[in-house]
Amino acid sequence: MLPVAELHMHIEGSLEAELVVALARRNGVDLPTFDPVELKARYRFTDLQSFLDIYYANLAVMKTEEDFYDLGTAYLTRAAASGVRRAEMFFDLQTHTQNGVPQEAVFAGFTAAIADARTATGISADLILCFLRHLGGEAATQTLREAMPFRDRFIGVGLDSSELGFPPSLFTEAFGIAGSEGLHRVAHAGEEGGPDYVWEALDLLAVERIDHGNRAMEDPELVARLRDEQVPLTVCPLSNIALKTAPPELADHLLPAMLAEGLLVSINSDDPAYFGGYVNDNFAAITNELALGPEQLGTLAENSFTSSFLPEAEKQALR
Ligand code: ES4
Ligand code: ZN
Repeated sequence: MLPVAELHMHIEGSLEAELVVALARRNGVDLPTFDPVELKARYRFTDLQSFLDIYYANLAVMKTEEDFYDLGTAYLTRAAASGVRRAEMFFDLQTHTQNGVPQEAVFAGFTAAIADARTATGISADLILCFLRHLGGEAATQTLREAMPFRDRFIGVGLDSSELGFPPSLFTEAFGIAGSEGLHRVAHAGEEGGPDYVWEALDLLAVERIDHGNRAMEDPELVARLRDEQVPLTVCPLSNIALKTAPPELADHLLPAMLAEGLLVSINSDDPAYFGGYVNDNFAAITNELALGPEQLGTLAENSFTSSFLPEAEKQALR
C-alpha cells in the first residue's frame, strides 16, 4: 500500500459492529441484537438514507469521552498500519449532542485519541466538523457558534447526511461564519444530488473540496471548472457500490474517466465499517477491478496529499 492521506472518512463510520456491542454493554444501551455477526447481517442498504438510518441508530451507544477515545484510537491505529500518513476525519457533532452527550466529551475523546495515535504511530490527524443537512441551516449555524470554545480542536467544517432536498444553499450562513473564522470548508455534493449541488457548494459555500462529486461528470461545464481550478474530489469507490450511487459493478465506475478528465481525485473509505473496507481495501478493489496502472495509482496517492489541508512543508515530510 502506497502512503496516502485519507480525506473523506466519517470517524463514526469506522464504528465496527464488535465495538457497537462492546459499548452497548459498557453503557447499558439496548440493541436489536448483541451478536456482532447478526448486527452486521442487518446492514443491507438500498440508498444513502437506508444506510444513514442504521448508522445513526448504532451511534446511540456512544456516551462518554472514553467511547470517543476508543473509536478514534481504533481507526487511527488501523489506518496507520495500512499506509495512512494523514487523516482528516469528519465527525457528526450534532448526532452526539442530540443523544445527550456534552460536546466537551466528544472533543476531549477525539483530541486525546489523535494525540496518542501520533505518539504511537506518527500518523497526523485532524477533525472536520460536519453539519447534518437534515437538521437544517439554523441548526448548523447554532452548532458552529456553540462549538467556538473548541475552535482550536477542528480545522474545518463539512456538510453530510441526507443530500436530496437539503441543497448547499440552506447552509450559507454557517459556511460564511466558518470562513470568517479561518476554518476550511468542504461539502458532500454530487453523491445523490445532481451537478447543481456541486455548483452551489462551490459558488455559495466557497468549499475547497467536494466530497464524492461523482455526478459532476454529468455536466461538461462543471467538469471543466473542476479541472481548471483543480478542486479536489474525494471519491469513495466501495461506498458508491454499497449505496448504489455508482453502477453495480466496480469495473464500470467513473473513476478512470475522472482521471482522464484531469480531475484531482483521491480514494477514500467514507464509512469503512459499513462499506466493506478501509482505504487500503478501496485501493485493492480498484486495482483489481479497474484497468489502472501503477502510474494512475501513484497519481491517486499523490493527489491525496495535494488535496490535504496540511501546510506544504508538513505534506512534503509525509509523502
Ligand atoms: C455519509 Cl456516505 C455519506 N453520505 C452522506 N453523509 C454521511 N454520513 C456518514 N456517511
Ligand atoms: Zn461521506
